[in-house]
Amino acid sequence: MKKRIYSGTQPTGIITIGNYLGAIKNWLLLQKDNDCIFSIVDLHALTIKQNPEEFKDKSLSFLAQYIACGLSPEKSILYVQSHVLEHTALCWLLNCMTYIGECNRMTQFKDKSKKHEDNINMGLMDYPVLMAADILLYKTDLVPIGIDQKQHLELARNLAERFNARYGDTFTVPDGFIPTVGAKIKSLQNPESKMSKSDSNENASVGILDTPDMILKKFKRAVTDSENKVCYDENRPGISNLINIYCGFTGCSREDVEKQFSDGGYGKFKLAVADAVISVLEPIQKEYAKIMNDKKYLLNVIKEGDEKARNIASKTLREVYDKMGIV
Ligand code: AQP
Repeated sequence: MKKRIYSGTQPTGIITIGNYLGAIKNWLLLQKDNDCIFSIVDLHALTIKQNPEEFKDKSLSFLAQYIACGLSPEKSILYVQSHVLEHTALCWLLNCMTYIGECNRMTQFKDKSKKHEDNINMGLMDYPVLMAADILLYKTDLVPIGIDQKQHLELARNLAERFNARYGDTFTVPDGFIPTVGAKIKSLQNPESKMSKSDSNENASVGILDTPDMILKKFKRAVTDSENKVCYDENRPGISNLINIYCGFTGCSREDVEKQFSDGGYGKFKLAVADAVISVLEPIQKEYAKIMNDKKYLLNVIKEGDEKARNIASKTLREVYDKMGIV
């Protein structure tokens, strides 16, 4: 039976190979046989200060990146979160049954509060409740995500169960879909922390639109250790991260990689990782350039996606209002 799939990315920077391996690669897999909805979650991005001039072009660029990666507007619903007002309405209702303690113990809230000390806003703390609203509005069965979002998904599950217990069966309790390889790709400059689109160090992340030269340079500079032996070991996060990236882009197992590169040292392996990434990204970049030239097509995809999403979301919200006694 087809499952309802829901996921999204924040339109900040450029989609990274972390987002690609942790989320989008699985979206492509699930898109084949399921009923999928993929969103550009622009309201989430506003929890961090954005430059309006740059921000206004981001949603179209992200849509083009989605389509270039292989997401199809014919098979899946692709839309922009802020265009479907039901998200913020359900978020408010869920806020009224979420405890403050549930939000302020979230790892992402703590990390982002440290990173943006001058802007610890309510939205940043409320991020997981809005994410719960995104997922629950579409009665989602499965949410393909990287491991960093596992804690947020847990809250969405708790809120669905809490609402159903209080008001009667309404929401589907969603499951996470987390990849075995690539669930948490680390920063190339600090392999203790995750790779992020919004990292201010441009050598820390690889964007799917980076040129082959940039990709090569970033992998050559990737922080490793002094052992110079290509071997997966959680106590050596730099080389282990590169092995995960190589496996994610080639489909090889860790054991294959260790055998294949047993005598080459880090230099040779870094070149091989860059090659593997470039060969997957090159066709995506060509497609992206083509699609970005056709703004009319992109606007039309958004218009149709918004309508389809709104159709589903408005039905759920009406049901929720009804159950809560809102006339
Ligand atoms: N490093 C990562 N490894 C694996 N998966 C990752 N994801 C994010 N980073 C990694 C997964 O990508 C999806 C989209 O993420 P998002 O844009 O909603 O927000 P995020 O998790 O906060 O990602 P970033 O790249 O770190 O964005 P910024 O810098 O804007 O905060 C999610 O499924 C996420 O798990």
